[in-house]
Amino acid sequence: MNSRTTAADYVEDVSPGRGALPPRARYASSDAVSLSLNGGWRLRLSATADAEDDSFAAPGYDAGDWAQVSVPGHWVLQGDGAFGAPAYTNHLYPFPVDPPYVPTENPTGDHLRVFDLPEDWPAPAGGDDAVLRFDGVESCARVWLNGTDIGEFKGSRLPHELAVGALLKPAGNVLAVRVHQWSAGSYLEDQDQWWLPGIFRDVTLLHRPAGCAGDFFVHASYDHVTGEGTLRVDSEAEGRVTVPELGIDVATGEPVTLPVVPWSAETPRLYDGVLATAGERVPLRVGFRTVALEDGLIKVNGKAVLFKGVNRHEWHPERGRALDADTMREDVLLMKRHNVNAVRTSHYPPHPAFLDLCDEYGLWVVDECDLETHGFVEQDWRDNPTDDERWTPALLDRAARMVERDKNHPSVVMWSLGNEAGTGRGLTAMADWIHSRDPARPVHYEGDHDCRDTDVYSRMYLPHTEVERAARGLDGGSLRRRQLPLILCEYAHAMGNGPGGIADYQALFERYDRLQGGFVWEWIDHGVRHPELGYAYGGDFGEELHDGNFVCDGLLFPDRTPSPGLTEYKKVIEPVRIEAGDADGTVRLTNRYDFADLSHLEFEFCHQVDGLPAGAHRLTVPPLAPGESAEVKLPEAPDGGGAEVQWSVRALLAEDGPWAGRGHEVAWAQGMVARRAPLPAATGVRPCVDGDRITLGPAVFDARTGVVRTIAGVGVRDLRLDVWRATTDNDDGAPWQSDTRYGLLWRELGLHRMRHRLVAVETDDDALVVRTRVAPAGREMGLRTAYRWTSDGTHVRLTVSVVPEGDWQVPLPRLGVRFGLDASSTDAVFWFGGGDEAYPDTRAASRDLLWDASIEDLQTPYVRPQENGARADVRWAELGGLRIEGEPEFWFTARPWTTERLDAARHLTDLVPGDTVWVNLDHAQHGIGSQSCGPGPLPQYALWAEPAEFSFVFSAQPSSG
Ligand code: IPT
Repeated sequence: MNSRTTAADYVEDVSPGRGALPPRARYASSDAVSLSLNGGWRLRLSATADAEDDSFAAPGYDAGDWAQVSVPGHWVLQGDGAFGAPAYTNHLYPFPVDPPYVPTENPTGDHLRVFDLPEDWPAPAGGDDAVLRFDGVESCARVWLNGTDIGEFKGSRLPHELAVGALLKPAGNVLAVRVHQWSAGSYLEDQDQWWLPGIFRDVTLLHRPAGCAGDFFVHASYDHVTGEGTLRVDSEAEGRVTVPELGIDVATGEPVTLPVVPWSAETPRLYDGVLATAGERVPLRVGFRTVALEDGLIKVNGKAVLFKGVNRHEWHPERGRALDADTMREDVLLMKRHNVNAVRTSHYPPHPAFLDLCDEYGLWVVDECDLETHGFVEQDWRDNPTDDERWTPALLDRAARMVERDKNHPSVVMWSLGNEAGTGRGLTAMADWIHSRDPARPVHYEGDHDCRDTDVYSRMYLPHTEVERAARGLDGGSLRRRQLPLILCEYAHAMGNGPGGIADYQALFERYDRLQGGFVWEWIDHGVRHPELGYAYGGDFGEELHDGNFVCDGLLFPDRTPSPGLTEYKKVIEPVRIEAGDADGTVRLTNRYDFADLSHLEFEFCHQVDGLPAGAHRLTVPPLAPGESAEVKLPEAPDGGGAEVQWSVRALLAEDGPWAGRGHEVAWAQGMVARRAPLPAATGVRPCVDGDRITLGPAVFDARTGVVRTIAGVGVRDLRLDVWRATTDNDDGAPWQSDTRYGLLWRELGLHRMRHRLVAVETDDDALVVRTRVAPAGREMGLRTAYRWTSDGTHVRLTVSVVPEGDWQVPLPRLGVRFGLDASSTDAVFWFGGGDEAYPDTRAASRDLLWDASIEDLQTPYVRPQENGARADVRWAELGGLRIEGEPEFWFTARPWTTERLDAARHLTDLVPGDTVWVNLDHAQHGIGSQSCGPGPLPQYALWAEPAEFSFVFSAQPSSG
């Protein structure tokens, strides 16, 4: 019997490949020439790996009728659907798990590009004098130059270089690259993201002159005791290392120690230098810093650091993982402007330019290898490649390609073996190799809960209580693990509305030494721009297996607009804490940087009277060192005379800096000086029954139902108790979360279809009282609800009392009233209260001021529509001709569609404004939590069904007369 062998056997070969040069440091030479081969390439797509022979690679082949694609790029995101479609799965392999085999249907893109050498390209001097570099190809490539087969490789987000010097011609070089979507390598690349084949990073031809630097390793450490740095550059080719600013001029391999300013993420001091070998000059950017595990903590330059991090996948809504330089810079600037100080490059080494930016602007980087085998969890990790020696060479190849490429970046402070790849000998081999190659950086991997191979105890999505137990050393585990710090490499799942509870995590991180912070999951929603759907997510391309909008779980929307989650995170991790001082009229300021003092900041102070800032002053704050606090006296507060008085302090950049201009706000706080006076009782006017109407001051009611029809001449539709919200991703929870997924329990109970039974409409001397019972079909429990209306002639006051009846086993989504206003006269809202979206456990960044917004602007565009847009602590709001004051403060929401419409929508494009603006005035909201992949809201943020009473005072909106 013959076994089937084909020209494409390498596709299913577990080895890393054939023909690639050993990995080396990434650098740009200042004098060796290079040629970018990015741009338009010819593409021919076939359905299987071997449908076409390799004749296309031969010079003279006429590809005139082939399609055209851009490189870098993914073919499935080009050609308007003509080249297949993206597919999204979280951890399931989109093909049978039968390692190392992949489906016969294996989209294969033959790429062709003809190029001439530039005029200044040096004359050929032998086989090694030019290399072709591929920075990223998904998932397997075979390469020919001028008809000669020069190799094949796997490892999608890793660089591969092939020697081509002997093959180059001055003109008409034919570069042919066959790219297979699926390969044995796909088993190692089961990250939670879109499957996107293609040559998605740069392709470059590099001249390698005789005596070029080759590979080199910059060792630049810092001794925080002496204040001295030590530089030693080990180089494959001998040469000299100069750093003019420091007067350094030493031979490679020779250490030099001298006083320096160290590098940190807060103070990213880089020194420009040059490595000069016989054949080339290489610019160096040297940052002196030492990372060490000491006293059970990760210390940089002698100080334990607190990671305020994010997990960053590379994403662009049109280009996928083919990121341009501007997008990378935008990511870094957005991170810096939002107080983020660390990035985990989940779950593969990023485009190398991203790390240059991290060095320059200052971010701690956990550089993660391109490795995930999560799908094997479905079979209890049987046959997991990370525990199968046949795959170990591929794993080691991946580790080496990451470490060698990125080792000279001061920003990289930890190596990560990969993500969700189980445990096994292959991972141990990777860790051993990394430890020996670079003993100066700790190794991270979350799956190793005993910390056999790792230098940090890392977990994901731990609930607050478990984080605190670990912090107090009560979590057990191996002796080694107990001696290591805990970081949360993923927490606060930012899917849809949320994440909730990050302030509570941060409080723990700050309280306990063992906790060194964490990395929010994740930076950006991977929504794909789509002509009909706005942003597409899993399933929108007809995938047979998919995980829906689990791919949209970032702090940024797909277009990089910050979501409220990022604003919240920025506030929670702000580097200066400002709070009321112990003595009256003082504030306490604490420097929460790890390295920087506060001299780069200026402080602005004002009092706010009923939300209106009254004159800003400069506040003098001592130049506190990290960890230090000071109490500062505030100017005398004005007498509010019944108005509410608050103080506000803002910490602003004192000068233009590299990532933000002068005046950029890094921290702020507000505090109460005097509360507002209670609202007037609004009584004295008698309800008056007049046919089918009851009038009470400015309000008119339906006499039969007791439902309000107009207030101050403004039509009010359907005002009634409301407990439902369009469930959030965090309400619904993840499929594997078995307990308390309230979104599902609420729906099962019928909270989205409550019935309102009228019990009584009563009038007495000064009130109209409407009694109802609000309950879902099929259940005994309900909410006995009384609406009590009174008036002083100008205002009408509604007091709602709610008494739960029956056995309520679940909290309520919300508790308040909702009503409709005519959309044609309701386009803008003015209010005093919190400005940004907030919920009970996402309200740290809610700032009390006077605000105005259009109804459209009040909607938060979560890619999958869901409850959004509530404003917290609203004292009053004006819209559509009405002024509404609350006692106590309320949560305000207004939207141009019903909650039911919002609940049913799958994409934003399903939502079309109607003729009514629906307003929710809530006494309370249930917390948000992080249960889309983590714990639900903490108990203190649950809205349990309990007796409640709250009031709103309605009157005519002043500006509308
Ligand atoms: C964790 C993964 O590491 C990450 O890639 C992402 O999938 C995240 O979850 C959810 O968005 S794995 C966790 C579900 C056990």
